[in-house]
Amino acid sequence: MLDEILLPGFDVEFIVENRPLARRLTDAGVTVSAGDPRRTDTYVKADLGPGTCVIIEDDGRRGLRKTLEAVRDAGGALVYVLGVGREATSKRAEELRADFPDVAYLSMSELFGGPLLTEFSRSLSRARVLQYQRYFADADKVLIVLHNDPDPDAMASGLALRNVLHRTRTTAILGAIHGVTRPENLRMASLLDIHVEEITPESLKEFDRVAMVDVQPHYFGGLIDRADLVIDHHPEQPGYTSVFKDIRPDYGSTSTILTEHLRAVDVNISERVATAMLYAIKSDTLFFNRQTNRVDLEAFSYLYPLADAALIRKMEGAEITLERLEYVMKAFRGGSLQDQVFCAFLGASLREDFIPYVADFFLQLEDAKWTVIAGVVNETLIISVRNLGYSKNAGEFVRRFFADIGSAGGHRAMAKAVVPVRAFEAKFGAVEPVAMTGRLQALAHEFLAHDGTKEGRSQKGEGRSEGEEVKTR
Ligand SMILES: [Mn+2]
Repeated sequence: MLDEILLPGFDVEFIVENRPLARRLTDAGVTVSAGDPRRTDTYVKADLGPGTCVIIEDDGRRGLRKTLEAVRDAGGALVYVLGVGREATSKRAEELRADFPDVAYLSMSELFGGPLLTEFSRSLSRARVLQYQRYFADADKVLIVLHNDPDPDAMASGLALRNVLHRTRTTAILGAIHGVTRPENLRMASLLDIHVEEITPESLKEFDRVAMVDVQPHYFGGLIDRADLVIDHHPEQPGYTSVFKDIRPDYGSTSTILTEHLRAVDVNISERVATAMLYAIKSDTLFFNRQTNRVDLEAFSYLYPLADAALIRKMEGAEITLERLEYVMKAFRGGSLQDQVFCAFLGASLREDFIPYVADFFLQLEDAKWTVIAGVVNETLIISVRNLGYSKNAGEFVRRFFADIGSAGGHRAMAKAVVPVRAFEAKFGAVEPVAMTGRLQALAHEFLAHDGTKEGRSQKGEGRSEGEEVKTR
C-alpha cells in the first residue's frame, strides 16, 4: 500500500526481514531488499542519509527499539513509526517518545479512521434521507417549521430541506409562529430572497406533512406536538413523536447536518443555498469559536467554493456606510500606531456599533496586529479590542484592566469592556482625547510586554508555537 501511495512522488525502497516475502514483493514489482532491521549496516548498505525518510512498521512485537537505534546509528533523522496492530495506541507512542523524542508515531487506525467513518456515515445518511424523501413524496403541501424569530441556521436549513425534498417555495413553505425581526436576519432574508410565512397552530392542518428544522416540538410548549420529520443540532428532547428524526447535538449547526443530507443523495446545491448554509455555519459556530466539530469544518470547506463570499460579507454588515466612515476618519486623525498596536479614542459616539466597526476596520491595516478603540456612549466608555488571533488573549487584556470597574470579557481575538466614564476616570484619569489614545497605547504595551508564556499556555485550545509568540513581542 505504501508503495502505491508513495511511488509517484518518492524513490521508495523497502527492507524486509523475511526472504521469501522479499522475493514475492520483488515479483510484484516492488523495490525490496532483505536484511535484519536491527542491524545498523542494513541501513548503511541501503545508503541511508539524514535526508531519507524512514518508516518503520510496528506490529507490536519486540525489537522496535533495537530497530530505531540501528536507524539512528546509521544517520537516519526523519523517522516515522507506523503502528498497525492492536498495540498501536497512544500509550505505545508515549513510551517511545521518552527514548526517541524525534520519532513520530502514526497509528494505522487513526490514519484511516476519519475517511472511513465519513464514508460509512454518508451511506447511513443516504438511507435515512431516501426514507424521508419517499415519505414526503406524495404530499401536496409541505410545511417546514422554524423556531421563533428564525436565525440564519433556521432559514438556511429550511432552504436546504426544501432542496432535499425537490420542492419549490409554493409546495414547501417555510413557516414560523413569530417571523424574522432582527436586522441582520432580515438582511439575510432580503439578500437571499427567503420568505418565512407566519403560521398558527391551526394552520398546520392545511399541510399534508410537517417538518421541523433547527428546533424540536417541545420548544412550542404544546402548540405543536408532532412532526413528520425533525432535524436539529440541539440536545434531543423527550415528549414528542415524529416519524423521522435526525438529531445530532455534537454538530455546530443544523446546516451541517443538511449539508450531509444533500451530499448523501447528490442533490445539486445552488449558490443561493450554499451561501445561506455557509453563513449559517459561520454564525452558529461564531466562525468556529464555539462548539465546532470536524464535520462543521468539512461542510464549510465543501460549501465555500459554491457560495457567494461577497454576499456573506454583506450579510455580516461589513459594508461601508458614510456614517461609519466618519468614525473611521475620527480614528485616523486622532489615533496612533505603535509597534503594531493601533489605538484611538472616538469621543462621543452616536451608536455603540461604530466602535467595534472601527476596531475591525483598522485591523486590516498593514502592520496592525492589535486594535484598541474606545468611545463614549451615554456616559459609558466602550472599549473594543481586536487582534489577529495568534497573539495574546484580547479577553484577558480587557479583564485585567477593566473587570474591577465595569464589565469586561471576550475571546482570544475579540473582546469588549463597558465601563462607566466616572469609574474609568477614578482609576486612570480624565477621559480626554489626546491623553486617551496615549493611555490605551500604554495599557496595550504593558499587557503585551509582560511575558505571557505561562498564562498563554494554560489557556485551553490555544496551540500556538514559540515562533508565533515571538512575532507579537
Ligand atoms: Mn442552529
